[in-house]
Amino acid sequence: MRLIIQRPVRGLLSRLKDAARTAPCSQPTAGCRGLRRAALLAVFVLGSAQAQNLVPNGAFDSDTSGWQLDGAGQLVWSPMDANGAPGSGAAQLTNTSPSSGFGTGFKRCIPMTSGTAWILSAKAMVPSGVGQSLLNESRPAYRFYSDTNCSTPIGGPIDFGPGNVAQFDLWQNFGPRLAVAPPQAQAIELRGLISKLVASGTPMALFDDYVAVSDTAFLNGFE
Ligand SMILES: [Ca+2]
Repeated sequence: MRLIIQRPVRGLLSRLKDAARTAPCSQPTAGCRGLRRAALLAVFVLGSAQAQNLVPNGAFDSDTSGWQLDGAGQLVWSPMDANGAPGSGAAQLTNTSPSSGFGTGFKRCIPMTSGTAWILSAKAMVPSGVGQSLLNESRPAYRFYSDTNCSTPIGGPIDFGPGNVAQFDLWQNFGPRLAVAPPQAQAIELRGLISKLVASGTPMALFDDYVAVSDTAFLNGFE
């Protein structure tokens, strides 16, 4: 079980190393420097023995327990794992809204018991098939709350990264995303979203490998 939990963290570490090397800082803006610094720091943090994925059942090894449907649709477990692992699967979300303009998601609330800065990542995939269109928007997102059971949101959902799933049948990485909690935050909610923008069809997407790593070093030592 321990190895299964750690596998997505290792994947995030690899992507962070790539981000640190390739961050486009040809123009030395503050945002660019911050991105590179965050990536380098995340490599340090994740490379330490303290790195731990704080998302329960973020790899969907056997079910979607702990995650809740939010909107018109279905949330079921799928054996189509993001890494092709035979011992794991993914969350399969379907948006059954009768017309366009409606979002359906699934979510998990995680009380903040340690740290105030989070590095988030996840994967999503849209399978090709009848009724599927990449004009619909599928992506992971997060939101902070001022209570521990995620009933009072602070602002709207924020995407893990730019864009949506852009190609059929290909697992797409979202993040790493550095999310700094507002002072009043007591919980973070992780989400998978499908926004139905095409009137016909029933959009479906798969989500897997939700990782959240928290470490107080982000704020106390470097920001
Ligand atoms: Ca999985």
